[in-house]
Amino acid sequence: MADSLSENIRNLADDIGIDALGFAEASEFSDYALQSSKRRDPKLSLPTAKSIIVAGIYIGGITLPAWTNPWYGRTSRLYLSGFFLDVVRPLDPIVDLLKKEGYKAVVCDGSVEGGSVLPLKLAAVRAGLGWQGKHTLLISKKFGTFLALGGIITDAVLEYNSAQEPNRCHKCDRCQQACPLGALDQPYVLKRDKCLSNLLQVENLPEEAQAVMENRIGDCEICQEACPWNKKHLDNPLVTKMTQSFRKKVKQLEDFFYLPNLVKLSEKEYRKTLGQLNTDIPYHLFHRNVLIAMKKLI
Ligand code: B12
Repeated sequence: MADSLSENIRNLADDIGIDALGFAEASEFSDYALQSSKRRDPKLSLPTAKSIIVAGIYIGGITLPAWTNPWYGRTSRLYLSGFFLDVVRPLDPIVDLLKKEGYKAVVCDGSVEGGSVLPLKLAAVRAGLGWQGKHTLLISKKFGTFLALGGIITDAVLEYNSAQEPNRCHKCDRCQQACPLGALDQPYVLKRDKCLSNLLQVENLPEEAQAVMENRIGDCEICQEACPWNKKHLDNPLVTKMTQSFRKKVKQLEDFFYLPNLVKLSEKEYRKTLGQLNTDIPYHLFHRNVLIAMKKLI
């Protein structure tokens, strides 16, 4: 039973364009630092949980040429991918299959209150997709850190991953050296209040962050760009099943991030254009970041 269902899910994932997939047991994440979080234990979301399905979609190619131009606002691959709050919609066919087979399925969905039910990086490690790097991100040998993750908790028994990837960071500390605010001074532990990705989406944006943000108006990828496992993806991103649809979406946004235009952008236009990216970053914070990036130019 486990084999054919696992096989069917793998085949479906291929059809969908999911680039990495793994199954893991739905036991507690006892080493999860946020022990008060529901993410700690899948059974808090589905008491009869047996398995976790972890999916990764490659976002390495989702960049905007204008990112290196200070007159354009810079964001990130995750930001432009539409998976900022987890890979959710692409998992629908797998959820439908599980339900058709009589199983329950709870999807990890960061866009829903209380919906972020899995520590996706730890689940991905347990499911064999890679190891956790010193920048705390999941590193896949094939896809680097450029996998947007999604997960499903289910009471179906599946073919579990048996071997976890070894940690291949060894002595490398390039991400730690590269972070302009020292958010990674301690390897494997991110200081959230020093991480530009966090600071650009919270009320208080300290002077020291403004001094190093350059044209970044949403998210920061400095630690990822320093990671040697991403080099081949920075130079020559892979072409995957979803590449075409990502390219089409990004093409539409090419001129949108021209800072002088963004200064005049209304909240209504912001929601209309960037609503599809589902970042839930409030307009007033986005616009604040735009004004600071603009001030650097004049
Ligand atoms: C909260 C959050 C953030 C916060 C805080 C990040 C953090 N590291 O906690 C902020 C807003 C800063 C953030 C930023 C980003 N995020 Co984020 N984020 C999340 C979210 C919602 C929860 C992460 C979490 O559980 N944090 C709590 C901390 C305690 O857990 P942790 O990070 O795993 O830390 C572990 C290690 O420190 C470990 N540890 C401690 N000591 C040691 C020692 C060793 C040897 C080891 C191995 C481990 C270890 O213990 C902790 C776990 O208990 C997830 C979605 C999800 N549901 O999982 C997305 C998620 C992790 N984010 C993601 C991404 C891509 C980013 C950004 C890269 C976006 C960008 N800028 O481009 C940045 C990168 C910053 C970074 N270097 O982590 C992706 C990661 C994909 C991947 N391939 O890893 C996720 C999975 C979203 C998604 N659906 O794809 N994020």
